Order: sequence, then structure tokens, then C-alpha cells
Amino acid sequence: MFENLEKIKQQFNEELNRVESKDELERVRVAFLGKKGLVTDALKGLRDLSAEDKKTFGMQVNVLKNEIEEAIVEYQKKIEEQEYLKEINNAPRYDFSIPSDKPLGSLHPITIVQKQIEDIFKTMGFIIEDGLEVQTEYNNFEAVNIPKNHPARDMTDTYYLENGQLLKTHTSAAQNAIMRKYGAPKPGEYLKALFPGRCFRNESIDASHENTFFQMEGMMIGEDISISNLIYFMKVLLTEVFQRDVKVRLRPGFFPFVEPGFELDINCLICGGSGCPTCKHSGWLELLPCGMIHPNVLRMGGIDPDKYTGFAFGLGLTRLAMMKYNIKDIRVFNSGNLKQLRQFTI
Ligand code: FA5
Repeated sequence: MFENLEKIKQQFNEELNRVESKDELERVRVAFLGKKGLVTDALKGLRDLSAEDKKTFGMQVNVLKNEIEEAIVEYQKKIEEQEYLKEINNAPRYDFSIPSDKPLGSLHPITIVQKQIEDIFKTMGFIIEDGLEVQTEYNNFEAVNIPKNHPARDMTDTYYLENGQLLKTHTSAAQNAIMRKYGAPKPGEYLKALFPGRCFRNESIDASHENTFFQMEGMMIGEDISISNLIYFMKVLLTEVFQRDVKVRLRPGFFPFVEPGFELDINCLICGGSGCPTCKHSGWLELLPCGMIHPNVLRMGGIDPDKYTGFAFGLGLTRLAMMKYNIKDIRVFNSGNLKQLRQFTI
């Protein structure tokens, strides 16, 4: 009786070693553990044994049964692994270096304009910085001279996270971090930075307003920066982007982080200035607010306002792309409509 269990074990191991597929494994399982299997059969012999032997033999049959079950589970894993490897090895091989004959992806029109402006400013010695999209309330407001309860906060309501941080309303939110990162420039040198980014505002959407849009901020700080420098850089920017003369107007504008502050508007290129929904029938589009950095902002950035001055501008990048590509409605940009967006690919 007991030797028989040994034989069953040995037979099981031999048969298991010959198994090569899940089906064969199932056949072996049934042959040993099934209703008419060898292990089940062995249990039937229990009734002819003495009480003492019944106990020992029963225990041993159970041990054997568990061993066989475990061995089958293990072997199943092994077979699955082998089948998986076989499948991978037989899978077709692709050469990813072969050029595609299908249409390639394309750059988004905003990315195209962004790269173009970055290139222009890089040639003038500006560094390009990334601003975070999730910002602290301090960086977005306080650090640019917009204290709590300042009415300027009303104009730029945004989306707040549960931890008190917010989706930045303007690229100016990065000014403080960049001033702190690079510090005041050495005598005769300048801190020149360009920082594009996605901005968010709780806006009513229309042809020229989105709740998610792009700005491009520029900032130059040194010991002798004046409004003339500001106007020079704004002119270079617009002439290079449009590659032609565009009509602009400079008018006083209020932003708590600049003094004096200006609004640089562009004559609407969609309607040529005669008035359309894009420019709200005024013939002009607000594009490039700018000004001389407020002494408080320099001070908060760790730069001495008695020694240094600087200018900053906050270009509406999405609106600039509208003007450049004659896009009448801002909603096209976030639409994901590839048919429309691909028209602007270069
Ligand atoms: C600002 O955001 C200031 N931080 C800009 C600035 C920087 C001023 C540095 C002075 C010095 P404003 O809210 O006007 O300003 O936005 C700047 C530009 O972003 C606008 O002229 C416009 O072109 C664009 N813009 C603003 N709101 C939207 C919107 N909802 N949809 C699309 N473009 C927008």
C-alpha cells in the first residue's frame, strides 16, 4: 500500500517531465487527481486498513495529493512562460529606422510661433526658462506685487487645487523664481530671460478668449535698462515674427508689477483694422502688455531696485499665432481638429 504511493509519485514525476503543453498538463492532472485518478484510487484502499494504518496512510495520501497539486501549478507557470517567450520570438520584427510612408505628426501652430520667438531671442542672448503650470499663490500674485485682496486678482480668477496651489494665470508667475535663480547681473552684464508657458483663467470663452492659452514672458534686468530698450525689443520681436511692417499702438496700461506700464496693441490683421468679432470690432487686439519692472518686484526677487532696473513683457502667444496665421477663432487651437491645425504646419 505505502510502496504504491511511492510508485504513484515516481510515475507522476516522469509524466510531468514529458509535458510540453497546457493540454498535456491537464491530461496528467486528471490521470492523477481526477475522479478516476491514481491518487483518488489509492484512497479507496483505506477501507481495508486498520484504524492505525488508516490514519498514517490517509495523511500520506493527502501529502502526496498536495505535492502533486503544487507541482502542477508550478509547471503551469513554467509552460505559460515558455509559450509567452515562443510567441515573442515568433512575432514579426519591425525596423523602426525605416522612414515612414504615412503622414508624419506635425507641430502645433502655437509651438511653431513659440520656437520662432525663442530663436529670435536666443540670438540676442536670452536664456529660455520653463515656468511651472501649477504655482503657489505667492508666486502668481504676491511676488508680482498683487497682495491678497488686491482688485487685480478679480480679473484673473483661476482654478485652485485642494492644497491651495493654483493653475498659473500668467507667465509673470515665474519672474520671482528666475530672479532668485540667477540673482542680480554682474556690472556691465544683464539678466535676460524668456519664459513661455500655458496659462489658465476662469474666463467666458469667445473668439479671442480661452480658459487655457499661452503667453510668452520676457524680462531684462541690468544697471541701465530704460523704456528705450523695451521698445527696441518689442519692435524686433514683431518685425521678425510677421516679416513685415505691422501697425501697433502703445498706450498706458496698469499692471501692479510694472511702473510705468503699457499696452501694446496690434492692428487686427484679420479685418485690417475695420473691426470684426476677433478684435471685438475695435480694429485693435491687445497683444503685448509690458513695462518697467516695479521696484517691489525686484526687491522680492532679491535684486536691489536702487541699483538695477528692468523691463518685462507678457506676450499673448496664442493671440499672436491667430494674427500670424489669420485664425479667426481662438477655439481652433484647443479643438484637437487636426484637419484645421495641419494647415499651419511648415
Ligand atoms: C498679463 O497677463 C501680464 N502678466 C502681462 C505683463 C507681463 C504685463 C509683464 C507687464 C509686464 P494680461 O492679462 O493683459 O497681462 O495678459 C497678457 C496677454 O495674454 C493679453 O494681451 C492677451 O494677448 C493674452 N491673454 C490674456 N487673457 C487671455 C485669454 N483668456 N485668452 C487668450 N489670450 C489671453
